[in-house]
Amino acid sequence: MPTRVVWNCATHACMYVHGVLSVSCLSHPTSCCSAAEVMSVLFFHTMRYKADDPRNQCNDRFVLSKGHAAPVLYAAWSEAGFIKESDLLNLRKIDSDLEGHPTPKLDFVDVATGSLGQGLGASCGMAYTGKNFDKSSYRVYCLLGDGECSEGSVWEAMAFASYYELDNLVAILDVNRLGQSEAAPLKHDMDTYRKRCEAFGWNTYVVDGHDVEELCKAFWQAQQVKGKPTCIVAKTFKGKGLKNIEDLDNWHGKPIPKDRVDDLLNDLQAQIQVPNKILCPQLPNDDAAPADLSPICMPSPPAYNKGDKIATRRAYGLALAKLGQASQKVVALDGDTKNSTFSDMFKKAFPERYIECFIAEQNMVGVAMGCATRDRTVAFASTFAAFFSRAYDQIRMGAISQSNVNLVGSHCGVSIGEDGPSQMALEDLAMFRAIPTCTVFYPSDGVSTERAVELAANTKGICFIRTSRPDTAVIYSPDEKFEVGVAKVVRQSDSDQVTVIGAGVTLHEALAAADMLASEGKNIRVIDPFTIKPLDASTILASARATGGQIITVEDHYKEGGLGEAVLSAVGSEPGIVVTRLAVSGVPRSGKPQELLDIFCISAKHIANAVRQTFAN
Ligand SMILES: Cc1ncc(C[n+]2csc(CCOP(=O)(O)OP(=O)(O)O)c2C)c(N)n1
Ligand SMILES: *[C@@H]1O[C@H](CO)[C@@H](O)[C@H](O)[C@H]1NC(C)=O
Repeated sequence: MPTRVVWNCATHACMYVHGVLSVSCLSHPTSCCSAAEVMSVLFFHTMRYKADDPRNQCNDRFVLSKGHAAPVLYAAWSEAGFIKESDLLNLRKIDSDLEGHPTPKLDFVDVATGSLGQGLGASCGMAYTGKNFDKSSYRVYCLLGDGECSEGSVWEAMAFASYYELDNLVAILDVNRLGQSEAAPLKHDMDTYRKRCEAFGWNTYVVDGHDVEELCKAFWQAQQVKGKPTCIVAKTFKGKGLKNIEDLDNWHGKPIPKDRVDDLLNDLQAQIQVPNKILCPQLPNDDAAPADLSPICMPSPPAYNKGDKIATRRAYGLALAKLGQASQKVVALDGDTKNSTFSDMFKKAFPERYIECFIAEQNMVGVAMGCATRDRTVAFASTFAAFFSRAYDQIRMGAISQSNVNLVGSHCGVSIGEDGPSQMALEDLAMFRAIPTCTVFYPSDGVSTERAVELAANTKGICFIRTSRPDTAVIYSPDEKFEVGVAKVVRQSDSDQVTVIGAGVTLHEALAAADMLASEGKNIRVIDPFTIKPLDASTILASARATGGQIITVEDHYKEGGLGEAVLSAVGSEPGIVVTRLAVSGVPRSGKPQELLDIFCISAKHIANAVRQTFAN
């Protein structure tokens, strides 16, 4: 239990934190002040970590879900000795890593925050990893705002944490009543917060968030609870301790006026009980091994013969189960689509390394990113490619978070057939291409799918693998080598007059078109790009030059942002090249896959017609 000394230290720290904020006074001072005592108690009483090694694998984790309160986090790490106090004055400057919202450029940040509602999902991934994979005693703390709790993703995470009995996870709700433009819906209705948290299966304490003693006690009690995550619902006041600002509207995200800083600072300093006390956090248990960073290689070559028929989604499941043999670090997640994406093959092989995330894709992506922090796991999360669109904000933040998570989307395009347009991903290439750190794999057969999985496991940044539903022929031999950004020329002759670029099902349509045309004496070159980002511009250009500058792209995706536009931008500055794009236009419908490929003009017949057109010109 806490001792008097600890309380004094913590009180000192919180007042120190207040002081720093008021000096720097940029950013969101009132959002920081409501959380100052919570931060002090966490950082200098409750949490165990090595202050000089913030990313140590054994440390307790802290996620500032209300990322706009970044200064209070920076102040805490300054008090812990990791940031120089003078550096705090560089907050939000162009040459400082102390940005407006926290990012992993800072060693003490695991996931970027600032888009509200995302911290708890990532925290769930970290806690799940600590409990089930690392089997370590580190604990995970996540601070949320009350306004932030209107985000559905918070409640997806709440449901996940209790289902998986994450008793190493503590969420702190900083209920300071106010949001940005007005009060949060529940204001200070602490009982409703308590009921909601309890209903979601959390052990819940309502505390006075400015009472250090109460906070120490609640965090201590949380450590004793088994089988449930704990939520500490802290009643606080926005701008606490700032005279004529505390608990008032219209102070969100506003600096303190210069002429008021000195006064406020004096007030705060007068409250420091133990001046100049050096605070030392407790050290963690050394019970998690350093991450194994060695490359992960498939234990054997792909076991396919040319001509075998297999859907790339099924090849994904087989490949992932195989990769799981190669490394304990490989884990899989899915959102109740495992028997469609075939991640269930991994589950069957390694049930203890599979996380069912149920139908909550935002949370699944957040959990996967949490699992992948500090290189604890190599995470593959799968669902229908269409449903990643609802996690796009998490994916976007994943780039800022420097996440290495792998996302695998099945059921792309109209070729899924009868299920209809709600299930068809037709925007996913555009979406993932726009993510700065993302590698986009679009394998076209079993062999290339297996290599895509292996490469993704070893590629930094976010990886997206697009898989398809229909069975298609294996076109590569098992010893074919694949690299990120290297395309394959899969059909060529000395007299090719057009370069056709397809991927997934449309590569097979292109090959069928090549056969039809060959019987008319017309030869075409066919390219499989393998990765859409980066795109192998040099192979495409060389091929285009060899075929009279004529390129036809064909894709099971909308025109906007897809394969065709990727090719166009790769050859855009080259003279004499003409790109004809075949892509899905308009909202599709149910039907047989082949009928849909035909109706949307991306089948072999249409490719052949487009080629004949270029011959005619
Ligand atoms: C997804 C998202 N929507 C909107 C914002 C803009 N925004 C930043 S802070 C804030 C209010 C947050 O209120 P609360 O969670 O109660 O935090 P606090 O009062 O502690 O600042 C808003 C709307 C955001 N950062 N992220
Ligand atoms: C998935 O599994 C469930 C339960 O066994 C089954 O009812 C369902 O049809 C399966 N779905 C697919 C797409 O195979």
